[in-house]
Amino acid sequence: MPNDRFLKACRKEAVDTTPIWLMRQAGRFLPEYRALRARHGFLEVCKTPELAVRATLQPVLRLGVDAAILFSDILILVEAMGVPLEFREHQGPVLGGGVKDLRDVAALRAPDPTADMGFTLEAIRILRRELSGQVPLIGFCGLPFTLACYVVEGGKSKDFKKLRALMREAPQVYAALMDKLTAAVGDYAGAQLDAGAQAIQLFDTWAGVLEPAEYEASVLPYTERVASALRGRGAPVIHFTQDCRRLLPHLRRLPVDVLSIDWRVGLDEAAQAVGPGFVLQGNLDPETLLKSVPEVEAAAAEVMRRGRAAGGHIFNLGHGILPATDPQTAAALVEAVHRLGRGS
Ligand code: 1CP
Repeated sequence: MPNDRFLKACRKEAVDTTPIWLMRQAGRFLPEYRALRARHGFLEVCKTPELAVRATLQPVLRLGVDAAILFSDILILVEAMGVPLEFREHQGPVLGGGVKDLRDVAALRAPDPTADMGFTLEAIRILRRELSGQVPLIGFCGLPFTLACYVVEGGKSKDFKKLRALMREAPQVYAALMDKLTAAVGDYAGAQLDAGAQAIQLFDTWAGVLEPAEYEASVLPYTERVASALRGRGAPVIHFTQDCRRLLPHLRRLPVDVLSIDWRVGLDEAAQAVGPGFVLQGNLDPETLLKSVPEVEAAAAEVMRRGRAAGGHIFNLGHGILPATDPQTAAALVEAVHRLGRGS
């Protein structure tokens, strides 16, 4: 029987139990992923459809989650715009250049998803065949603000000083960059839906560093443009940002179906802040998965209790799964959520 409880929950339809998937479920906590990475570079896995398919399916086979998420990275799009990209062990992404003026923005290409990211679209098509309805496939993109963080800083950052300075001191450069990223994200996410992705998660991981008023003025309008274009296509749209608590009064205005909540705010508090209609996703602290199974089960039950205040609940972590997680504990979490969700 096809498992569509994730898509049903996105649409607020009745489900037999609480659906669950885990952010970064394909990754270093799985020995089979580490084995794949011992033989292939990270970008090579992203860009070789057969390898990306294998990495996507690994957690589905092992954990019994209710959705697959495409194996790729938000920065693939930025590379397709002409920014040199490298992933260094223990350092994360390193991007060339560092956009600082209108010339740099003008030099960014408007990518053609089919020509420049065809490997991702091909991986989606293969995945839909291989999954054959077993579980739905989630596509994803970074949102313009989070992509701008990397493009301007040239890599990871703690405080995004350069980008925040650009926002304040060169608003026309910031706006030109965000416009260009917004168009590229919309095209790329749309192409993922055309290829067969059944839902889209939009990652604005770093938006939580902003003051709510800054978010409202300088990020929300761009996210709205991306989300409303995608929503018009009928597939569920999920929005994630880390440290979302202070932004919730603005996030409630987004034309999305699901808000993915980080672990620093209770789902009941989040539900109150966004209003009763929203389906919430989340939000177990990823550190909890390093504890014993009984402790994980108790924490999951508490997340689910709080989640009842929302318009619907999709269980997930509050951010990506940690590499030190024992896969058996992750599988026990999936089993516990399904068991606990049946009674509610
Ligand atoms: O194998 C490795 O060593 C690479 C580690 C890795 C993995 C497994 C990176 C590098 N990206 C990924 C895959 C990935 N990235 C997925 C796959 C699907 C899944 O299983 O969930 C997804 C959805 C992402 C999205 C992503 N990449 C985000 C947004 C989500 C989040 O975690 O907040 C961000 C910010 C990135 C950038 C990135 N890519 C990789 C790293 C280490 C980072 C973060 C760098 C930083 O701290 O700024």
